Amino acid sequence: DAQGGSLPSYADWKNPEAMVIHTELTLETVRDAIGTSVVTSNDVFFIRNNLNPPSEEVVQDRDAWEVSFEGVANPRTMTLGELKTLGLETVATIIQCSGNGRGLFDHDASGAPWRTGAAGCAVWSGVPVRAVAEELGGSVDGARFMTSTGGEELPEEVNRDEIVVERSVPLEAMENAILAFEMNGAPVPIAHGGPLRMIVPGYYGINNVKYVRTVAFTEEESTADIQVSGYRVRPVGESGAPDQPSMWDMKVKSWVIHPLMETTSGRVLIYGVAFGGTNPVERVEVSTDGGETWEDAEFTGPDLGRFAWRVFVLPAELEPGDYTVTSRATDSQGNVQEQTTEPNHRAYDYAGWDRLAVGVTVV
Ligand code: MSS
Repeated sequence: DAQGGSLPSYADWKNPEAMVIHTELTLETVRDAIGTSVVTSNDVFFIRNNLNPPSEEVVQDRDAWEVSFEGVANPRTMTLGELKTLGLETVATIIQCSGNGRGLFDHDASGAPWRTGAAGCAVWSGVPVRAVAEELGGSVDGARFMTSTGGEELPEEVNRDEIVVERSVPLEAMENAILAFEMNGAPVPIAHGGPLRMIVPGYYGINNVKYVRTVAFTEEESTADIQVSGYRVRPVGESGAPDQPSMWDMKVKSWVIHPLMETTSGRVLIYGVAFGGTNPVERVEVSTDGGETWEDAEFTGPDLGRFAWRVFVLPAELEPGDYTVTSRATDSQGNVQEQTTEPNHRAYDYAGWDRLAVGVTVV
């Protein structure tokens, strides 16, 4: 049965064995359920929604879904059907929640106590945003951000900025961004933003706005709380503010998915996943003694591009005993995965190899 509760109806097609249900809107993938074939299958892919997802109605006629484009020479609304005539691009990218690893920090921060499982790697197909911008005459002069708005119905009595899921990313992110209608070969499920989702490769989950209704090229960042004060990295106890770093491009990170807990002595394959955010991951080292000594692992499986994760593997000969197994990734720019992650108020992205380690008993 599902660990910690039952699957919410909008996600009742998930594999219950593979999901840790924190709440109706936060479902984590069990550490080793991401598998070793690079792509995380839809039935085990984690879910994080800030608001309740829209009803099934939105996928009755997917091609009729409308998106407004603003901040271009010729602003207008287009249907998904029309958008599909403008271009087609496929990208493999990781969606990782900003709060992935929150449960590894010592301090109590609000939000789901994710460990490693608020991340997955999927192949997305859709319409390149730059093709749409070009069709509409290009973004207006002075535009510095691409701002995407989610299509959830908002209660009227609340101030829109307080709850709307609207995120701005630097304009250059548009180069790789797509409006995705397919996820791993299937129409994007509602749980993951169908019928249409903004995909900003290499950027934290929150920037990948689901049920996208508006895409605007703007001079300023959105005035939504989620942009202004939410998803800002700051010391514990401080309030969020626009001058603090926003959860945009992801840091270099890796973690082991096998072995976990216990295994038999002899030849043991140690494997896991590694990525570099917007940079390709270049190297992964593995330690079985909690970081005293390291050995280079090999990558296995296809390289699906710089935004996808890579599976690494290291064969080791292990005698019976207790081991602390962990991994450390390096990206193409020489950024090395940190040993530990400094506490930050909302407990965003724990990427330290110290606490991502697993204690393994070899018998
Ligand atoms: N979108 C919308 N519209 N809404 C919401 O809520 N969320 C976020 C994204 N998008 C939302 C959206 C988040 S936050 C995340 S992570 C992501 O999404 C997830 O995804 P999936 O598909 O996995 O569920 Mo954190 O940073």
